[in-house]
Amino acid sequence: MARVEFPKGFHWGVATASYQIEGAWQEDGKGESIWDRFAHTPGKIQTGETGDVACDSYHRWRDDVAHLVDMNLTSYRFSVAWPRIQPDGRGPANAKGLDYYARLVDALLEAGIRPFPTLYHWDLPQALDEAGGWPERDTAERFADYASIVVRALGDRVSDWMLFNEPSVFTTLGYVLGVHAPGVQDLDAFLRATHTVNLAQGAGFRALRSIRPDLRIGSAFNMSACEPASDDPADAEAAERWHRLLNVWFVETALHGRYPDAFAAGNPYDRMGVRDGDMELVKAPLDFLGINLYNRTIVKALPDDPNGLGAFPSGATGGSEGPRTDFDWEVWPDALHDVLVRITRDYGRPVLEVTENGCSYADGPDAKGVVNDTRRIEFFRGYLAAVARAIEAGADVRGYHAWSLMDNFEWAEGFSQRFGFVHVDFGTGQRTLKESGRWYGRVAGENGFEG
Ligand code: IFM
Repeated sequence: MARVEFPKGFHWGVATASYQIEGAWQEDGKGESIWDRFAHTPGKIQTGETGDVACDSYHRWRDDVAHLVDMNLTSYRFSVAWPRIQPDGRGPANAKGLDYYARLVDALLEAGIRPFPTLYHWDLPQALDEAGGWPERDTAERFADYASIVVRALGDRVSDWMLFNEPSVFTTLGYVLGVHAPGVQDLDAFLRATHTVNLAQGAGFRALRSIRPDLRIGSAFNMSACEPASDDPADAEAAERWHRLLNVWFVETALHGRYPDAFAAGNPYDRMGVRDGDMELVKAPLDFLGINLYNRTIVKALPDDPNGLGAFPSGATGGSEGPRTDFDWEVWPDALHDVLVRITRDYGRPVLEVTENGCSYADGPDAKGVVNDTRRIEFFRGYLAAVARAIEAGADVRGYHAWSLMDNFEWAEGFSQRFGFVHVDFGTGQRTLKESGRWYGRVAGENGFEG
């Protein structure tokens, strides 16, 4: 067994998101978000549940920090809920909302843990949705204002920020497939939303830089290794287009000020609402790229696909060779290696952080209260070894954040999918560190493991 080692100073972390863990959906002046509205709408969440209470981290954040300390972690990725800061998405800051994050940040710093916040992990203020939401161009400016408020309040203590979480997921699921908030099914709304988010990424970046030039600013992009279904060159071409839309539609814009050629018939700039001068505005020379990766995507060219994108918009399929998690996602560690290496190659060896990677398994406490989730340990062994191989191959990966610190509200699946190192009893809020959490804590403490 060879030892799997990581570079000195590598950040060991976990990730969470506001709506998925905080609860307190109406407390201390917080406004309604699109996820509050969506989850309260009958039929939208498969289990009928909501994030009204979730893990109750708004009140139990000290327990969360204690678990990070127990696991020897050095980085905590969490997100700021926009409607806690601006209840209607515009106007002055709600001091109580800012105080919550200030308390959390101070406790993390005290514990020697890097606070690593994301400014937007999907909980848009409902009032902004009613004003047009992400398909409406003005939302980019609203985002930059909100981001400025947060960074003015916390930028003296927080040095590393992410603007967005998974722009291609929330625009696709929210505006074409309609299975996430705000539940729209409209290709044009999706196209415009992607462009507004790119404008927001540029505007947010400039706003933060001008407030504090010393900050490190990135975004967390969902990526998947896009593989052709066969040797047919048409499948290879479709897989490449899929990579451009899924993986780098928000990266190529930020780093190079252009959209990648994703659509066979040409990118639909008019339908996206692109105006003269916009390609300057979408630029955001990010200091690091966050990569969230869960699986790979097998792409087959469809004969009459008007987009030339394989199976868009219903989604290409996942792989079917590896074992499957309880979410029915294939376990395929090479996907993470391949994406890290490809992004390293295509973008001139940028600084990378794995900002999410994880698996859902339903294991709960046994009679003695022990959660023996061995499949999760095997999952992380495989993916962490893949990260180490990517680093050996030249990728500049500075940190790894497992999704997630604890079981939480998995969006349209409610509480049915458990991704955490900490088991949460959603009736009582009780937290129990799983065996995988103990294992990950040892890996973090020793900066590696026996492979
Ligand atoms: O729970 C989500 C998270 O909010 C974004 N990335 C994927 C996770 C698992 O589905």
